Amino acid sequence: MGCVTTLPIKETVAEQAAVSTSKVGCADVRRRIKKHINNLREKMTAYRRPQAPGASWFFTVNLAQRKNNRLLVEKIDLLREAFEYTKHRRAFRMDAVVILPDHMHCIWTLPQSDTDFSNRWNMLKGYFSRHIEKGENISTSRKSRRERGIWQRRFWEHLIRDQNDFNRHVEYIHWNPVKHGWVEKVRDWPHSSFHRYVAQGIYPENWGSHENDDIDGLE
Ligand code: NI
Repeated sequence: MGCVTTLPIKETVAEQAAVSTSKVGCADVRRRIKKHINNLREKMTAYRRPQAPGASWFFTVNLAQRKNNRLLVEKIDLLREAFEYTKHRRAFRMDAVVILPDHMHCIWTLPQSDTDFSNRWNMLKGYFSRHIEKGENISTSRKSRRERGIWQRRFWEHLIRDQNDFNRHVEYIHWNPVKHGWVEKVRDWPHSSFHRYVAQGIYPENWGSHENDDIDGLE
């Protein structure tokens, strides 16, 4: 099962055709191109932002500077504030979250008839950035980072299709600190909804499943 709704379309029809031509005959090429175009069409349809009221979404949001940047965990309290600030203005439920030093993954469920996650992310990122800018003792590197923008403008979103897809993404989120090599055990990473899940008896404390380590090349 792949989350085709968020897969960027990398191959072009021409590229695919070029590959095919080198290997097989004309009829076969035509058949392959036709098949590829159909696949592409499906992907493009799915890639369109679906209008799904009350739906759950998986997000990946990155800092602009990924290398040697621990801003999100250094400013974890501010980030929490930014989440609260946003939630109070535009409600959403946070089903799972993990904060890594330079990026984060989370699942939100939006209210019925509301699909506007973009505004919420703008609010959240804006709040965080504004307060970083006002912070004292801003280092030279942070100053230059601010000029380039703290956050990557784009984020990765995926509409959760069903319970199974939801579970896969929750596990992906909780395993992520191990995947990125920050800790050896899931329980050792503090900035994660994993601990809430343990408290609720959903996971044992020593839970560690890398079954969903890779979801279509996400990191
Ligand atoms: Ni990650």
